[in-house]
Amino acid sequence: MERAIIFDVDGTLAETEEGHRRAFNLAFEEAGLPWRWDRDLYHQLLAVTGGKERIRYFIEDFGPQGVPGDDLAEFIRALHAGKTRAYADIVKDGDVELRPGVRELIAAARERGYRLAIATTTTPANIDALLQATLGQPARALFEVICTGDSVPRKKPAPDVYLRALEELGLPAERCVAIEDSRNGLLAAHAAGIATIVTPGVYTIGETFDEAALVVDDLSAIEFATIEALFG
Ligand code: XBP
Ligand code: MG
Repeated sequence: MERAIIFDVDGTLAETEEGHRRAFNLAFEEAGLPWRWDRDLYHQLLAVTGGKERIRYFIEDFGPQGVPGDDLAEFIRALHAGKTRAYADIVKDGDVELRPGVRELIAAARERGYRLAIATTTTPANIDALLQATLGQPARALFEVICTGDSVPRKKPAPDVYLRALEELGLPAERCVAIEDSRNGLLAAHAAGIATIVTPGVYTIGETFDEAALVVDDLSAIEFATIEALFG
């Protein structure tokens, strides 16, 4: 039976979170809000996956100025839309590169007839901006199945996005391997029964990855045969 490799996006395909952090701050400035997320605060806020959920977490737990009294959901949605526009510009400027070994692993998997999928918390717009800027192609040209955060009821660490990827691939978990950068992502893939390789990133190094099948600095550190051995 066929095999598939399911990639996370942020922190896994590329170190994108500094770009996201800059985009959030540009959106806050554009909205006239006195909010600035520095690296330490952003590291704390990354406990919550999803940009809209992260903004809500900041509002509810850090009580910033400038929050409107009504329609908080619309306020957050509009703010996040501005952030997504800012992020696309940052990525298009070439400020974000693929992590080591990512390009090579995608090519090696395609040569061997592996199916490729994405299971991410971010949005289709962000994925396309990143892949267009780094691989010169839209996500759909390389990844047969693309499951994004807003398309499932619960974001990572819930398994929803990985279960949706298995469903759309039509494969059992043991015929897939997931690649992640964070504990939230590892928990999501593990709960879906998928063997997971973790390549910790700048914001996730030091997290606990006990459930991982393999933890490596980055994908250039492993042979394809090592990945093949992880399939059921
Ligand atoms: C990481 C996330 C995303 C990004 C920001 O996603 O949690 O929320 O931080 O992107 P991944 P959005 O599952 O790919 O690691 O603002 O579009 O959510
Ligand atoms: Mg990630």
